[in-house]
Amino acid sequence: MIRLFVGLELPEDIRLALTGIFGGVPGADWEPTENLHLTLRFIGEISEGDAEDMHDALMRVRAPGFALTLSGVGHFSTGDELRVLWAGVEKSEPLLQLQRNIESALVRAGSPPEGRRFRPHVTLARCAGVSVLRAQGYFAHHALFRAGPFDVDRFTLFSSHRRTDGAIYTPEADYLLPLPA
Ligand code: 3AM
Repeated sequence: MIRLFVGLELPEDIRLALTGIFGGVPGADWEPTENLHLTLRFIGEISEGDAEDMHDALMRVRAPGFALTLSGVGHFSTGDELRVLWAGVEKSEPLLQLQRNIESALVRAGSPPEGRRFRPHVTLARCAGVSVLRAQGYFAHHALFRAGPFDVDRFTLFSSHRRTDGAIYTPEADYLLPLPA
């Protein structure tokens, strides 16, 4: 079995810019720099055979490359408790189109449909037992954060190995997106 997701790798300078806004929320567990990515579609734990089918489906996705800019910060929370601190993405129709193409390719190949709305973000930190109120200063301070634009000329199939000290994400395959000339 292998745990997979589809996402965008981020260029080194963008990941460094993101680490520049790490810190300032007591109790937040900041991501290792090498883990910073944008998830397009979580696939989950599947057999090696099914993984081959997903890879074949992803190879057939056709979409153009585009430029993307990270913008602002936000959070996912449950009630008053923070779960995830993230950097946002400037509105991008090509990104949404790419995500839709990937979703339908994977569903055609047998992956159960993702029920949740796609909310593009880059996870900066995971939190447990941290009140949203404790991050208000962080949100105010980094509201104008921007990084990019950078070219998105591929998307990536990652495997995820969860360990007690965090997850290890490994790029397994890239799928090229032609950039306009
Ligand atoms: O991009 P982020 O870090 O927000 O939260 C997990 C991570 O997203 C998400 O997949 C990415 C790579 O692990 N993830 C984990 N389990 C999930 C699930 N059951 C999930 N997304 C949806 N459903």
